[in-house]
Amino acid sequence: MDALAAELTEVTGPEHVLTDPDVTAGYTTDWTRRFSGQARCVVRPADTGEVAAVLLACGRHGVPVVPQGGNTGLVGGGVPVATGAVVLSARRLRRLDPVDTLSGQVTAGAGVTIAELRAHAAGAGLEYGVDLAARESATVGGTIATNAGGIQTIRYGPTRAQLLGLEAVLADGRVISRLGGIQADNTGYDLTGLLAGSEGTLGVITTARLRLWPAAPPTLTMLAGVPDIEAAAVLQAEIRALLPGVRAAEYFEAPGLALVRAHTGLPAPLGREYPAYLLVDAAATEDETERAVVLAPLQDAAVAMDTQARAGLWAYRERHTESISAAGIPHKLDVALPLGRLAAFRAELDEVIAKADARAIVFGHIGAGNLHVNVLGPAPDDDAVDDAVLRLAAGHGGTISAEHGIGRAKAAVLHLSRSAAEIEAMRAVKAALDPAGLLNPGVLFASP
Ligand code: FAD
Ligand code: 2HG
Ligand code: ZN
Repeated sequence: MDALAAELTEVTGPEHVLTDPDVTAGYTTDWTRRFSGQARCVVRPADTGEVAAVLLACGRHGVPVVPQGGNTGLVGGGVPVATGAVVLSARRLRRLDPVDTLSGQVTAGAGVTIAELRAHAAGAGLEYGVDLAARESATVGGTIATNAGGIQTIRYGPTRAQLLGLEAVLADGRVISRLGGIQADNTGYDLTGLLAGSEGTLGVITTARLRLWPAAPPTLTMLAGVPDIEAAAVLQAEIRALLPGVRAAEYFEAPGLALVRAHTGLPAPLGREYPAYLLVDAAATEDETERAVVLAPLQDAAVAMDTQARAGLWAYRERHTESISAAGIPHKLDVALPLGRLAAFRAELDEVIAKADARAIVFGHIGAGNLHVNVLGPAPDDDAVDDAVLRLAAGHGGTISAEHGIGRAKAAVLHLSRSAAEIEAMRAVKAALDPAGLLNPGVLFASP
C-alpha cells in the first residue's frame, strides 16, 4: 500500500479505501461506457470531517481527486481518465434530517439518492422538485454538481433552483457551510449557486438544504402522436396555455420508440405509428382534462389518469437511455435551443448525421427546448460528430449543454457557448478556489 492510501485508511478505515481493480471497476467507467480510466484508489468518507481529511491528504501528496456520486453522469465528469487520481465517492454521506414542514425544507447528505429524497419528502406531504429517470442512483451531491434538470424543470426549475444552501469542502480542506435555510439572505457572493453546476471542480459537496414544494394533486399523462418536432412544440405550447398545472412536456421520435420497444418488449402506445410523440404530464381538474382532450390533435392520443397507466406511458420516454445503451456506446449531445429554432435545427441535424454515416436518436424535454441527440455509430473516441452537432446547436442560438454539464466530453468546445471573457472569469474562480488544480482536472476546462 502506498503512503497516500495508508493515510486515507487512517481517515476512513481500511474497508473504505478500495484498491482492487475488480472492486474499483464500477467507479472508473461511466454509465455510457464511453469514458473510463484507472484510479489510484477509491475512498469513501462518511462525513464532512472525513471528506476534509481526504482532501488534505491528497493535497499533501499532490494527487488529483475525482468526486463521484451515483456515477450516472453522461459527460464523463465523474470518472478518472488518466491513471493516478483518487476517486472520492460521496455515497456514504447519507444524512437525511426530518422534513422541516414549517419552512418546507429538508437537509440531505450528498449521498442520498433522488428517489430516497423524493420518498422522504412525500412522507411529509411535500415534493422535491427534481425528478429524473436515474432517480434510484443519482445523488443529491451529483445532481447539485451538475445542476441536473430532469422531467419537471419547466415547473420547478433545475437543481440550482431547489437550493437554499449547502456545505462543501474546498480543495484545501476548508469547509464552507450554509445550512440555515434562510430564504431571504443577501450577503454577498452566492457560493451555493456557484457550486451548483461546478461539476466537482470547485469543492466536494457534502450536504444540502433543499426547498420542497406542496405535493401536486392527482395527475394526468397524455401521449400524442404528431407529424414532426414543430407540431410537438406547438402542441405543448397550446396545452400549457390551457392547463396551468403542466409539469412535464417531453418528446421522442419513431426511431427511439422502436429501440425502446425492441429492448423492453412494450406494445405500440397508440393505434398507429407517428413520426414523433409528445408526452405531457399535468396536475389537472376533470374539467381541464376534458378541455385538453378535445384539442384536435389529441384525438391521436392516449390519456392515463391512474398511477399504473401513467407509468406505462412514461416508460416509452424514460426507457430511451437504457435502450440506446443496449444498442451501442452513444455520443450524448444534450443541447437546448430557442423553441422557434427546433424545427430548423432538427432538419439540419439529419444532414449532419447522414454525412457522419451515423444514426441519431432524438428525444428530450421539449418544453425547455432541450433535445438529447444520441448518436450511434462513430467510435467512442471520434469527436467529429460531437463537434458538428454542437456547432449546429450553437449556430442556431442554442447551448451545447442544457442539463448534463460539460464534463470531459465537451471541455474542448466550451467556447461554443461561453465567451472568452466568461471562460477567463470562470478560470479565475477555479484558480482562486483550487490553485493547485487538484479537483477534477480536465473537467469543464480542457487540460492545457
Ligand atoms: P456522478 O455521475 O457521480 O457525478 C456527476 C458530476 O458531479 C461529476 O462531475 C462529479 O465529479 C460531480 N460530483 C458528484 N458528486 C459530487 C459531490 N458530492 N461534490 C462535488 N461534485 C460531485 N440528467 C439530467 O440533468 N436530467 C435528466 O433527466 C437525466 N436523466 C438521466 C437518466 C438516466 C437513465 C441516466 C443514466 C442519467 C440521467 N441524467 C440526467 C444524468 C445524471 O443522472 C445526472 O447528471 C446526475 O446529476 C448525476 O448524478 P450522480 O450522483 O450520478 O453524479
Ligand atoms: C433524459 O432526459 C436524460 O432521459 C438522459 O437526460 C438523456 O440519455 C440521454 O441522452
Ligand atoms: Zn434529460
